[in-house]
Amino acid sequence: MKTKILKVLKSTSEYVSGQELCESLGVSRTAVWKVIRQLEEDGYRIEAVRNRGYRLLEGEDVFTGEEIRSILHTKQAGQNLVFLDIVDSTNNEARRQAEQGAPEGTLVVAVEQNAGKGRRGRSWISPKGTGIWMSLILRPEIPPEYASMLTLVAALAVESAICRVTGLAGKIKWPNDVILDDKKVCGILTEMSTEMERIHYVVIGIGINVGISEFPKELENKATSLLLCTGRTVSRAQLTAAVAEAWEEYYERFLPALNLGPLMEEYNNNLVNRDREVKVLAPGDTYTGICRGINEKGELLVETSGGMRVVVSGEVSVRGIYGYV
Ligand code: BT5
Repeated sequence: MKTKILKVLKSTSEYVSGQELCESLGVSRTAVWKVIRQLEEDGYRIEAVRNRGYRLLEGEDVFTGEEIRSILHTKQAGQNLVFLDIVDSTNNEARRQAEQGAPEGTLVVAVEQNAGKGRRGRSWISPKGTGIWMSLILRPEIPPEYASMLTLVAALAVESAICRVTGLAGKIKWPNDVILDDKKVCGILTEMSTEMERIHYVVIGIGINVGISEFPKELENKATSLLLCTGRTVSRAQLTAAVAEAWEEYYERFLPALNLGPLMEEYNNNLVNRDREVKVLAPGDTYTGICRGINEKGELLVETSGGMRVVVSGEVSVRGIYGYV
């Protein structure tokens, strides 16, 4: 009912009478009043005028499950939404939910993570209220070795959503970062559970720094946030919805092909370091070459003096010659 009332209030800049809300939802005036109180507690500013009704005033950055639901236009991604104030890691929670049978498209979002994870046991700082920490559950019927491509699809979706919401054109750092101003604004962690050569589920964890104004010293030179890049508050709910929507669009283009062919040109146009010198750090093998973009399998092509090398994601880092990117 909260989502319905919110949608009605959002659909107009006029007053909506309490009577109208009661009748259209078939509930009592007290019930409506209680929901209005809850919405105010969530951070909405609602004007209540006797004999006229309720009116939603331009609000703060309200980040709640209801707010996301009220603006989300997807068929599947995020339609089953699990919104939490605090969690260890949304990826861990998504895995728990997936083990319990949560359907494809389930989205777990948290205001704060106290054990956010990066790849290979690294940690991801996820302070309260300043980012989007979210994980999407998928159950694709594709061979497990194709799952790493989903990270690239997600990076493209995030980059596109950031552009739609803020107007900023980011870049993708293969395979799992989105970059603004040469610094990391988003990291992606894909995990999966397989059984008998088939995927049981995949969890795509996405962390976007939205309102972080200051990073710890060791991250200062390589991390940034939308607040630092735009100088303004970006709505986390709007961006969450935009990421889910963009994800769905790109995923629908990826699935029939089962490779990145349909997305390759766009991906390569947005790839940081394309046609520039990069250093590939693989275990026991470090070399430099010119980055030539991805192939259909999502592998990175690096042209070295000894010929073209194909970099497969996993234990590999690719760096520009200067700085983080
Ligand atoms: C990643 O790992 O970039 C994947 C990050 C995925 C985070 C999301 S949040 C929602 C979901 N739930 C989780 O628990 N995780 C996912 P990696 O490429 O390994 O980068 C990790 C490194 O980035 C760290 O070692 C730090 O150097 C740096 N780092 C940590 N927190 C950061 C932040 N908030 N912004 C930018 N860089 C950060």
